[in-house]
Amino acid sequence: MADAPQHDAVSVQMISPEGRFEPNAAAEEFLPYLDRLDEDRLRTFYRDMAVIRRFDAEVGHLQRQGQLALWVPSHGQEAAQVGSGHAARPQDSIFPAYREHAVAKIRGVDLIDIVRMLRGLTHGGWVPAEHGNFHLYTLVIGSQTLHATGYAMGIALDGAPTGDPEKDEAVMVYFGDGATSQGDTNEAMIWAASYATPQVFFLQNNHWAISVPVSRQSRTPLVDRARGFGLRSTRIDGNDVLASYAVTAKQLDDARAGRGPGFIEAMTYRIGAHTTSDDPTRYRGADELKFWEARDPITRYRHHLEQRELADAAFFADVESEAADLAADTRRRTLALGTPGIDLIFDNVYAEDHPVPREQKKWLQDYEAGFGEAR
Ligand SMILES: Cc1ncc(C[n+]2csc(CCOP(=O)(O)OP(=O)(O)O)c2C)c(N)n1
Ligand SMILES: [Mg+2]
Repeated sequence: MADAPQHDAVSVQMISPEGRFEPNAAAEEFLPYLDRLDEDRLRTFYRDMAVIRRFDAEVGHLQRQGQLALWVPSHGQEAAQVGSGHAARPQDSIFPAYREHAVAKIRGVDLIDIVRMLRGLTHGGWVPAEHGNFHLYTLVIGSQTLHATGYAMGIALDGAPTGDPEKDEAVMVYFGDGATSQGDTNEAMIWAASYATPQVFFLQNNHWAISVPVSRQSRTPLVDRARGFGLRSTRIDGNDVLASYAVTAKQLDDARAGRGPGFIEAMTYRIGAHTTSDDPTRYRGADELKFWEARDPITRYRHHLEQRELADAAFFADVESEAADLAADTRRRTLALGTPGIDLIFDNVYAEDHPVPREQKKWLQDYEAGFGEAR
C-alpha cells in the first residue's frame, strides 16, 4: 500500500532549522503575536523545554529501575508543547492526552503527580481547578476531545463573549495523529463546528501511533481534513517553539472572541519509544530517526537565542542546574512514594460491593500472602 503524502502542505515556520529568525510566507499573519513576548519570556521557553527534557529522561530511567509501571516520553515534542502551553491564558481550560508533561508544568501541575499516576498510586492525579484548569491525563485515545468539546459547548451556551480577551475563556485539547482515526475525535470536531465552540484542537503529529505510521491514518494531510469539518486549520513546524506560540495565541484568541473552533497540526516527531513498553526499532528505520534528531527543537532554539544574543553561557548553565535539581528532586520524591495497596486496584471498579472484584481481591491477597512478608 502506498503511503499518503504528508509533507505537501505548508507549515508555518518562524525559525529555520539552523536557528535563524526566518518567518516564511505562511507565518506572516501570525507575526504580530510574537510582539507579546518579552526577552524573559523568550528565555523561559528555552528553560521549560530543557527542564522537561531532563525530567522526562529521569522518569524514564526510574521506570526502567522498576519504580513506575509505565512512562510516556515527551522527548522531541517540547517545542509544540511549550509554545502552545504558553499561548493559553490563565482562564483557559486544557484537556491533555498523556504526553503533555511540558504543558502540565506550565499550568502549575506538580510533576510528581504524573509520576504517582503512572506508578499506580492514584486513578487521576490532581484537581484541575487548582492546577491551571489542566485536566486529567486521558489514556483512552481521543476521548478527551469530547470532554473538551462538551466543556467548550458549556462556555458557548453560557453566553456570548464579553470581547475582553483577558476574561473570555477558551478550551484547548491535545491529541495525536492516531487519535484522528477515533470516532470520538471526529464527533468532537463536528459538534465543535456546529456549536461554534471557543476551542482549539491541538494535534501533535509525531508521525506514529505506536507502530502505525501517520501515512496509514489518513490519505490526505490532517490539516486539510480538519477544514472539511469547518475548522480554521493551520499546519505548523511543531519543532519551532515560536511558530507554536504565535499560531496557538491567534487561534485561541479567535476562538475566545466567538469566531469558532480552530485546529493546529504541529508536525513533530516522537524521538523515543511510544512508551516504556514499546521497542520502536521493530518498526522504524534509523534514517528516519536521524533525520528528526537533526531537527531537535531545543538545539534549534538555543541557536536562535544565541544568534539574537538573548542568552549567554551563564544562562544555559543555570538552566542545566535547574534541570539537574528537578531530576534529583523527582528521583528522591519517587523513591519516597511507597507502593500502592491492593485495595486501590479494586475499590473503584463498582460503587457498591460486588462479588467478582471481592473474589479477585481475596485471590490476590492470598497470593501476596503466599510470599510471606506483606509487601
Ligand atoms: C480507545 C483506545 N484504543 C487503543 C488504545 C491503545 N493505544 C494507546 S496509545 C495508542 C496510539 C496513539 O497514537 P497517537 O494518537 O498518535 O498519540 P501518540 O501516542 O503518538 O502521542 C493506542 C492505539 C487506547 N489507549 N485507547
Ligand atoms: Mg502519534
